[in-house]
Amino acid sequence: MIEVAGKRIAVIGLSRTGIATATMLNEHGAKVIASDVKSKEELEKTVNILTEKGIEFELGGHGEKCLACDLLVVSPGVPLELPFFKKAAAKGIPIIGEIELAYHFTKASIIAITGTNGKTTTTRLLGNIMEKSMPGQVKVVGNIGVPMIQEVVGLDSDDWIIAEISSFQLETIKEFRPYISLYLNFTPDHLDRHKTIEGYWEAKRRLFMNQRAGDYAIINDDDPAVIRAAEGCKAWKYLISTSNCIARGVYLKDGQLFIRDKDKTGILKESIISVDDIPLRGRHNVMNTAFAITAAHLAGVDKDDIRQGILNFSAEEHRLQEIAVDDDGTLYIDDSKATNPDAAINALNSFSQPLILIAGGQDRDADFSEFARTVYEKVRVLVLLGETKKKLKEAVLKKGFDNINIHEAVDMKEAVSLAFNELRAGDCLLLSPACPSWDMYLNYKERGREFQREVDLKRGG
Ligand code: UMA
Repeated sequence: MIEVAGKRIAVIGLSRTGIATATMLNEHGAKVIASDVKSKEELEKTVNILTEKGIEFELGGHGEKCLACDLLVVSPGVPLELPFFKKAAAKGIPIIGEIELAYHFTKASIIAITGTNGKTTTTRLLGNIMEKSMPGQVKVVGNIGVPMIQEVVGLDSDDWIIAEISSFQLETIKEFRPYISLYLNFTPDHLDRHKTIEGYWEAKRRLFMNQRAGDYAIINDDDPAVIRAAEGCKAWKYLISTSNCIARGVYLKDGQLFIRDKDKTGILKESIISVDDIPLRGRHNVMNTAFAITAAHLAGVDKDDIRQGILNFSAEEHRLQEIAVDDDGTLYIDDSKATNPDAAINALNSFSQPLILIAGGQDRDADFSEFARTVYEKVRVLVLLGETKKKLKEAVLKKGFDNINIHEAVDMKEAVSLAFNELRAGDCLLLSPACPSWDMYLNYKERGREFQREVDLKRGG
């Protein structure tokens, strides 16, 4: 455990992770200095939260106040190459991420899931299987949107943390050691942050670096970059394959996912589920399901509970629902349930690829300024629909969004059509309206269904 009481600890980046970290450290008796590059005006809500808790802050940049501390805790989105961190390192101040800090504050067993794609689905699916079989003993956290630090304190040794872990988070671990690690797949991504493919690959393989004999590593046997990353890993390896029968792990054969393992009683080889019964679309989800099966098995969930947990898993309809993925990685997401700006901001923050956003709906005098800022930061092309069309256009233009990237549509058919004209390989087409649907529809479900129909038609379905 890292001793924090009485220590001066700077928390860098004040969004979800930073606020949760500063709060936890403050509650544990640290002298916290919370810092962000954004100004006091931009962080009005955060400033109110921190002031209420009596937490000191340094805004508009990270400077001298933060350098006069015993430890720096960094949010995942803050790049480590900032000159500020060089100065901190020169002064000998340790720099860790929130995941590392959380690790030192929990007794629970950690299952950590990384990979370029499918992390969130696998994390949610495994969460669904384990929550049903061990009610009240499982927390689903991490890159999925819930800072780990927020949930770990107070858990017992028979509790489980299922954590989606990004490469950004792995960069700042030191001793973080999952009991079970899952490495789903590797393709180039986040090159703006990691600079080279090798840099991204190096960050990801840190998942295994503290694992020991007695821990487990679940590895994609169809992905050479993952196999290479796991070389030298001291944990017991379990393999996942949709092309080979493997000795220990889960593989696909004759349309079924089989588990194979060895225990005191001999060799276990059983079919867990038929691919046709998996309630998720696409071959990538067969792989994700195989990973979740293996992790649940290693966590002690029996075969029937694993199967049930898969069968009753649903990507919640119209809530960040993945409706299709093209071979080139283009994603189609229905988030019609985002009927207010906050929900839509959450949706925008859930994707790292370029976004084509369809937004707008009933006018309820919502404040769109925060939403407009997020649109400016994350969206490439905006297609507007419904009563709030004009208001949303004004709000995003005010934040500097380029008029040339805004289209207005009269109905969903035209909105989807305009969006498709702009769509490039690897983009994400997202419906996340930030407004209620009642100006044009009976409810958000109807709106979502029409979006899905139009996308299917355009994709030639
Ligand atoms: N900031 C600074 N200094 C800087 C740069 C940024 O102070 O030099 C500030 C920003 O002004 C902002 C804050 O840092 O106020 C943002 O921090 P953050 O980006 O870490 O945001 P959080 O809300 O804490 O979200 C992070 C993850 N974000 C990133 O990794 C970019 C969320 O993953 C994660 O859900 C959340 O912690 C909880 O664990 C999002 C993500 O896009 C979904 N992840 C990437 C992905 O999935 O591809 C890796």
